[in-house]
Amino acid sequence: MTVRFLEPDGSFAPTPEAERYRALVDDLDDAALEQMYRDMAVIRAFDRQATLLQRQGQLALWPPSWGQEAAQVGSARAARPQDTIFPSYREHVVAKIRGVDLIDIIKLMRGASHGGWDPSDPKNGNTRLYTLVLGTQVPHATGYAMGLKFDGKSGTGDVETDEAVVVYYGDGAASEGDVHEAMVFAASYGTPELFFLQNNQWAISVPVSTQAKAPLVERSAGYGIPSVQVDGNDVLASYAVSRMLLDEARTGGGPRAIEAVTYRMGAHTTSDDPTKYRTKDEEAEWARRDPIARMRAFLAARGASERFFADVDAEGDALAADTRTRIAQLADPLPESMFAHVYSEDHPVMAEQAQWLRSYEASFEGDAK
Ligand SMILES: Cc1ncc(C[n+]2csc(CCOP(=O)(O)OP(=O)(O)O)c2C)c(N)n1
Ligand SMILES: [Mg+2]
Repeated sequence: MTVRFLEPDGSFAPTPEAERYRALVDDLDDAALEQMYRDMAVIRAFDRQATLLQRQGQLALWPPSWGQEAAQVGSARAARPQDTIFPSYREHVVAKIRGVDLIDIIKLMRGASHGGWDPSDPKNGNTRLYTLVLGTQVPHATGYAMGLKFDGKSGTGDVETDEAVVVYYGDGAASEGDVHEAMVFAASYGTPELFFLQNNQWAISVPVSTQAKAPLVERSAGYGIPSVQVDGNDVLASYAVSRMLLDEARTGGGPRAIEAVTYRMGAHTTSDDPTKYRTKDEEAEWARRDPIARMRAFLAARGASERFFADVDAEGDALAADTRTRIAQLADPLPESMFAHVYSEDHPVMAEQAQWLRSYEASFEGDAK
């Protein structure tokens, strides 16, 4: 029942369910395939660097995306420029592909910014901010998608201009009421929206088997949303299914959902120690299905050169070095900036609190440091 094109050893062996999407994969040329590998390998180098920076005390926290690169890259490369993306907090490569400068995520996890980036700045590719309160972004996305529909920005049948929304959430978030309420509204209003669930098997220390007694793909289907399970460690499956379902949603088909079955190979965040709750055997089993090794084997068999792989490694190293350089240059945020984005317009309560803070800070003037 799962859509898969690539076996863990990199051989091309579409499952029967994959045939419907096959033409989209056949259309990918060498450059597009190599770009997907590059996306995945470079973000892993960045994740590794960010984790080390947290260990050195430079970041408050880091949520690694290690293991989920294929699910994320495939869906991000499937989205079109006019789409709006609502991430959770682990979609680093999605943000990068949309144009967000990764230093903005670093700023957020350092506490040097209250949001990270400006979602209305065109260079950020309509990427909304990370949401750390689980599931919250899902009704946001559905509300936005309802707006697209009401405004006639989707559903004309033109894939080049019709807009759609992609919302990312996890297996744990799938238990939140917000997600269910969003699905009811999405199904009722026929929103141009793709619900992209990354089932990485764990919600911190709680396994998915505790929270879901039926495959998660059946939950969204239960709301009347056509839903497809993909091998989330196969970038081709993630790409092709996302591309088709998103185009169906944008052109008036209504919402669609994907359950990408994947694995969080690292810790939940740098505050977590997975050795306390999962076995080495389980980790080894999923390491065998590593999405990057799988794509590398596929590309190598197609004739990709050692030079290409070395170039990708060099790009990862350069990004890591750039991150080290730029983190040292980040300024502390101004204390007053905490009031700036609570409301979209000036608000008397925020003005009062900012004034209180100014006078409080002023009360120290002249004190010996
Ligand atoms: C509403 C809410 N409840 C609890 C938490 C604490 N929390 C943070 S991450 C997490 C697990 C999330 O698991 P999942 O949705 O599967 O996403 P993953 O971290 O695996 O990507 C929990 C319980 C939170 N951030 N927000
Ligand atoms: Mg999870």
